[in-house]
Amino acid sequence: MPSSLENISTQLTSLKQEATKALTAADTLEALEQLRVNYLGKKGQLSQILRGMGKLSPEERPRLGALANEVKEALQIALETQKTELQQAQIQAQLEAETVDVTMPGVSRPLGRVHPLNGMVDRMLDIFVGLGYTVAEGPEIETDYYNFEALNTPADHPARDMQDTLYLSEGKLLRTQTSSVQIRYMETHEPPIRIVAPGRVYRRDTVDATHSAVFHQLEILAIDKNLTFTDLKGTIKEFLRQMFGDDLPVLFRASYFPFTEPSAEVDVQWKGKWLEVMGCGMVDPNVLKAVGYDPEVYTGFAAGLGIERFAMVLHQIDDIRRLYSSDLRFLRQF
Ligand code: 2NL
Repeated sequence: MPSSLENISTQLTSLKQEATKALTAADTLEALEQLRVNYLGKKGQLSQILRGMGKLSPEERPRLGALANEVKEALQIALETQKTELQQAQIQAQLEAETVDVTMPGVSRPLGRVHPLNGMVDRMLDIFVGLGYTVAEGPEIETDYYNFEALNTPADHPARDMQDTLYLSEGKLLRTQTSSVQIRYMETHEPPIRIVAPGRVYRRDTVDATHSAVFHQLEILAIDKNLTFTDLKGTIKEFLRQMFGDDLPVLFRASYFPFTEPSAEVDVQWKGKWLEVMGCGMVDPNVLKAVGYDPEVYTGFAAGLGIERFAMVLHQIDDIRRLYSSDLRFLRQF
């Protein structure tokens, strides 16, 4: 092939056309780099064409040199332009991929909630803690002594028939009331005492809409000098006011418990109906003696209530068993 001036100019011009087209069409930075090597690299097409310049006369050479520079420059510009464009596109794609759309709805996680029984206990504890009481807890497996003896309820006492007890081996039993917690507390503390004892208790009851063999009780106990039935009434009325609302008709009706004397049952009028909601009384001197307190120095009052009963009344629940069913359709209402 003759290396004439025309020949080389034609080659340069067509290289410029072809390379410009290819560079502009490159769709990745890698492809672009490949094209740069191919056209502008040391052994690239441009260098190869220019190698033929050696055979030209010294007059022809500068004219071709100008053209060669122009082609080289044009290709370099095309290369840079395309490089910038591809880099820009890459950044744009990355930004789009990493964009967080803050208007998208969040991933919602199912929230748990407080069981209506626990909610009721929490409310009651809040009230008594507000009145200066301390929460006390104790074992569910008890001895005869803490569940009955110390509470002025000896083995032959008729009160033992009032509540059927679930007995375990070795003289142990499942506590029938949280009073045992209070006996244990008094044994280890000196008056004055203000405690509130919530907890699970057990009875040998036949289960129906209002009875469960396992249920929950809350008892309060106050021991001090000069405590009277008036203090008991004031405390209970304040508790019931906070539970049921202001201007609540409350009735203290004489009753009997082995561990209190005198004893009373408490009724409230709520939504037009009289409801029996708790029992209470002045701590029997025999109970004080059992824990080593002098009944001539100290007096006290106590009260006990069923937590399920409060939950059923306040939430209008018709069957106690719903509270233990773990049925989410029921539980989601609270
Ligand atoms: C009720 C009645 C009551 C008590 C619980 C008590 C505890 C001690 C001393 C004296 Cl350590 N009494 N507790 C007193 C009166 C009534 O509960 O109907 N509960 C569901």
